[in-house]
Amino acid sequence: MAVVTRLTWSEEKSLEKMLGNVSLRLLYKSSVHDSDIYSMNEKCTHQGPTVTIIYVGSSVLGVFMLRDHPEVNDNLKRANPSFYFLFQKHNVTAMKTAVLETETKINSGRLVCYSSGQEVFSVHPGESSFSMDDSLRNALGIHFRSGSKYLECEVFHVEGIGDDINYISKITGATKHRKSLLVELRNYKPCVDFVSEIRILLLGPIGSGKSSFINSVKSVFQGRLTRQATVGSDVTSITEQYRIYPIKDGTYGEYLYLPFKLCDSMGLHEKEGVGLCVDDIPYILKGCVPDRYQLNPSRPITPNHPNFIASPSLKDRIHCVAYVLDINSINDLSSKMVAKLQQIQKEVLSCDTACILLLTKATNCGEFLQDKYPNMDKPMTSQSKLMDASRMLNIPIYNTFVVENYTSEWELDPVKDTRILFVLRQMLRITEDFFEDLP
Ligand SMILES: Nc1nc2c(ncn2[C@@H]2O[C@H](COP(=O)(O)OP(=O)(O)OP(=O)(O)O)[C@@H](O)[C@H]2O)c(=O)[nH]1
Ligand SMILES: [Mg+2]
Repeated sequence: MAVVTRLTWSEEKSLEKMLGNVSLRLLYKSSVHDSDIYSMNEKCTHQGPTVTIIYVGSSVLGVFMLRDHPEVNDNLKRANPSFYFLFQKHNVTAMKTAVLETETKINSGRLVCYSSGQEVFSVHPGESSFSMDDSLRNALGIHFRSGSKYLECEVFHVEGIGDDINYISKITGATKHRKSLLVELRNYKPCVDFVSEIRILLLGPIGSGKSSFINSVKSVFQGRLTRQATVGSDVTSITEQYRIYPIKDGTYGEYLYLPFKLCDSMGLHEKEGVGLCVDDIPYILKGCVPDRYQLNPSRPITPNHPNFIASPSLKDRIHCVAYVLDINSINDLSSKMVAKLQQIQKEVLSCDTACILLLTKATNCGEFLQDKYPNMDKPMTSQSKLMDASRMLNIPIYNTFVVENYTSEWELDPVKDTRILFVLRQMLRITEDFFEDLP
């Protein structure tokens, strides 16, 4: 019978994503194979990169080792680039990581990891126990005593890293950056007392990825993929109602609404009478249009409409407009569409609203996404597509961002999450700067 991991299918998939979209193959499981170092050794050496994980209560503690699992008969400590991680079952995406320069060796029936000559982590299969030193305990924020027992130990072979020498810094960098952005956004409060929540409106051509961005943001905060906003491809806009989406933070069991909302609109089309009616935009910006209002391309809303909000409060209005464009078709936008976007931009500026440019579908633009997350605070001025888009709408390059939305995936991906959170954080910062500049 095939040996199966104690992780659920979805935890295993999330772990594979968190480890950089790798594949995990179970080599050893203590409750099935003999629980001693020889049996572990027999299954795990000469396999290349591995993760060894132990289950302690609802926690899962692991060490990734880039080089071979150490051998029982080898008396030398061998350098083995590693990182350590901890997550709670059912919440793999909240993984904490710690990187230490590591050497590994089998010592007295234990798998031992050393850093600067000191033991930092060990697993004793014969006793189903493990220990870790204070530095690692602090780095992962856990309080297990040395010699604590574990329920199970499993070792997986990690496939799909290739010969990426920066693998460890990439993965741990992404999880750390993601975590700090999440903490910052969860604690976010608007800096001005006249607005209790920030509203961000997404505007852009049909099919540019507006609704997908909203789903992506909601997914990151809920810790699972959610597809509340309808997404699809058609010549006319899939989104037909004006929608104001609250963002739920779902990590703590009880849902909490964050003080920002994303507003979805019908896509723009170059032709009059198709797509979002430009005359609706000033009313949307001023907060006169209610949630779920059925937009009509040929009939703009008027103050006589029964649901028209005649006296919107400051909190109801739009504080930031994000123009959403598909990065792959910026240069294919017709002159009519460009003129429409420029006309809208004038309107947006006259309504005292901050604006940013969001370029989606960066899938084929690896240059924008790969290796960039540690440097995301730096504007990427060299990319010509960004420059073209920024010039077209007269939005500064440092307010222009690239993102890849969640589309057909089943599991969250830490690198993608990090970029989505980064863009959202920048939207809020730009809006705050704009508030400060208001008369
Ligand atoms: N590869 C890729 N596809 C995307 C991305 N964002 C959106 N899509 C796809 O593009 C199509 C349109 O996405 P939507 O989110 O519906 O776009 P929209 O701007 O809301 O479209 P309308 O409501 O029709 O104006 C869908 O098939 C999405 O799956 C992205 O970042 N990468
Ligand atoms: Mg849409």
